[in-house]
Amino acid sequence: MKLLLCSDLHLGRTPARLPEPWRRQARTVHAWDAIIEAALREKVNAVILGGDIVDADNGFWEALDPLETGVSKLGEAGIQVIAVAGNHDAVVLPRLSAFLPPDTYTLLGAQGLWEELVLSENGAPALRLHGWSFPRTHWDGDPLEDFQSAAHDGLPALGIVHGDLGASASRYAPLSLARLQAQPVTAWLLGHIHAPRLHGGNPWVLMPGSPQPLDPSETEAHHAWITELENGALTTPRPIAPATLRYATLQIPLNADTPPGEDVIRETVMRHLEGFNCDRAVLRLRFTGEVRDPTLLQACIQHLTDWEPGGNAVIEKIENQTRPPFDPAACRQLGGIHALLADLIEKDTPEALRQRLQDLHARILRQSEFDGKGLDTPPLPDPRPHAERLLAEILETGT
Ligand SMILES: [Mn+2]
Repeated sequence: MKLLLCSDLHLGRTPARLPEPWRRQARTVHAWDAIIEAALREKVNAVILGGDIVDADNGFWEALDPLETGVSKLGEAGIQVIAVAGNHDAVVLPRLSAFLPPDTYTLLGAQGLWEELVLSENGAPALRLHGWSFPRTHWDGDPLEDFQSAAHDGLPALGIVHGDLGASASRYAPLSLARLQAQPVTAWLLGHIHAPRLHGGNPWVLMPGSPQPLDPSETEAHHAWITELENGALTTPRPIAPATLRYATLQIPLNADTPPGEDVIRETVMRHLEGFNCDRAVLRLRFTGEVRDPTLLQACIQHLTDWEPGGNAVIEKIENQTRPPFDPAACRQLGGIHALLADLIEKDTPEALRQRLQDLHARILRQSEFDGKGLDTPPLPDPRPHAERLLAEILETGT
């Protein structure tokens, strides 16, 4: 028996920060289509959905058609669909479920009551599913408080629950990994957190992540998963149906002695892109390290802003976290706060404090924080406000 596992489809949502021409192709409904294709291709027995299938409780009409079409297609191939509701679709998924073919589709655990379903293979019971659905948008308790697994019949069991793993004070069904793994089940399928994460062990616990990333912070490779029932156990899930969209933050360290070379930066970006293997990438560039001449970097950044690397990627944002190089001799010549800082940094200062002093010096030199739009040439600052701030910071560290 083969199962396709996924959660957090968020049908109805368009991933954030996309250029206009991409918005249509990157709708989450296409990730749903890809999952159905993969389920048919892999000839799975069931598709199991861990909640937040629909993005919002007012998304009934947006989700109805894709769900009806997808579930019917799977049903025609003899593939079951089993779902639990998450916090985003606590109200709408039970409503939608009434419109889906009951011989193919089952919503488990409505109203926050654990519910079982046994899947058969070749006419014999093969796998027990335990599911719990969000009864409303918020749920403060751990759903496992009411969980009981009928382990006595010897069938392998898969638990399905949407909740906030490791966040004990969460208002979205807080779940504890230790508590999940203490239950007599074979494996857990969760939902809620968009970053995919597989916790090994027995039972393994899968947070499948959204099959398509939805936000620039979701920088991992996203996909659905497949597991197989073998000798009474569920195999370690493997990725299937990779997302066609990828968000990434590329860290680009610069060196004060080598001015930022645009060609080198472009090459670095292209090398990263090759490893992604996706149709579209939304990139954030983050420059770090030391820069002696910020005007050079500024010119470079301006050229990169509208660049579309490889024709299938865009630069969504450029973050500049560089700082001017620390030059003790020049600092002493400037006198005042600069000389004081040079002395402090060069003395036998603990590393952590040295770092802070150096950061502070960089801020003083720069005076204004660079926000990706422009860079001031380092001015000679009025030392007084900085001296006050430095004193405050040093007092704060207690050193
Ligand atoms: Mn959720």
